[in-house]
Amino acid sequence: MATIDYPLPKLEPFKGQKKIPLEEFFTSGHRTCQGCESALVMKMMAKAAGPRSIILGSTGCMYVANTTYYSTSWVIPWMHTQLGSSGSAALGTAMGLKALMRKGKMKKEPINVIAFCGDGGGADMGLAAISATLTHPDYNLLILMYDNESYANTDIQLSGSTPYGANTTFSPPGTVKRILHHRWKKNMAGMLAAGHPECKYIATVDMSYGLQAMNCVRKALSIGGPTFIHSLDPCPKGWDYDPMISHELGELAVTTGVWPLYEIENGVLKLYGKTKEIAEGRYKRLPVRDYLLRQGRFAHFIEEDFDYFQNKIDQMWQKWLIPGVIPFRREIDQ
Ligand SMILES: Cc1ncc(C[n+]2csc(CCOP(=O)(O)OP(=O)(O)O)c2C)c(N)n1
Ligand code: SF4
Ligand SMILES: [Mg+2]
Repeated sequence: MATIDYPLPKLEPFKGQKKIPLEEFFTSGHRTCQGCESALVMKMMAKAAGPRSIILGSTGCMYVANTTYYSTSWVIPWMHTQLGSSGSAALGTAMGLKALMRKGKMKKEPINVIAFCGDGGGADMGLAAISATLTHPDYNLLILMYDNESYANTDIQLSGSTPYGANTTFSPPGTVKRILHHRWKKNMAGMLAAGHPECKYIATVDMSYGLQAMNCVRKALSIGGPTFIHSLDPCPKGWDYDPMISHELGELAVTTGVWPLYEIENGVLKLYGKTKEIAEGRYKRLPVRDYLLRQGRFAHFIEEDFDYFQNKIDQMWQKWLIPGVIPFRREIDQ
């Protein structure tokens, strides 16, 4: 039977913002855009994990802008890995540590292994390796996918995570065709949760709700086995808005119901934060146009586009087997 025979990190949740340590492990020296929420994800993720961590990062903004020509903002061990390789890099590193500890070549101690990837590197190119890694229960690691909803680093090409209708360099609105991108965003966390029953922890996060997001990282690293977190990150450059409103956009993604926040822990689904309030009828979802209208990438939308988007989000809440998580319906409920 598979086992984890080395000590697991014991990272209790931070009980309130005042309990978050001041120490930083992702500091100055990066060159991300002003208002970049993905950079905030790196900072909070590293803070939540603490100093005994190894970070592996696939190609993308969080590689390129954080390690530009002899400068870096990482003050914990960090390694670049190929665009589609976050899963393999995480698994290989966790296996290496386990082997070294078993052979007595290093002290048995809890070391966090975190691999991050963008949506292009994770939801598109690296999906197979992430999937394979989540089937290995005997290695402790976290894969965090920071989703800025495009291949941002190479100038905002659309990915499988780009929302319907968005203006990207691959889908510019024109006079003949207003909407070039007709596909709906991939449901990455739900897909991984449904397909990997042995994976003990999968969550969605949003850094506008930073404390909760950091506690998700801490739980993912402590539970034992491979885990996955999907974060939605407003990107001023790709989404085309004033960097000042990054935080507000992150909140709107949740309060409009576009981005449900949930954890699946040992097979049990728990909605949290505003998403839970929406599901329990204690908070009324805001119209999606409140979110879309603040972003230049949807500036070409007309009434029928807003209606289409709203209908899809309404369906997600009203028709999905598990609203916001599992999209299919049961025949018996039709
Ligand atoms: C196999 C491969 N194909 C293409 C590239 C070029 N490339 C580098 S970063 C990048 C975009 C990655 O997008 P994403 O994973 O979403 O990260 P982001 O840039 O948005 O942070 C691409 C296409 C590459 N490095 N490797
Ligand atoms: S393009 Fe977007 S993700 Fe990349 S550094 Fe700028 S704000 Fe961050
Ligand atoms: Mg991206």
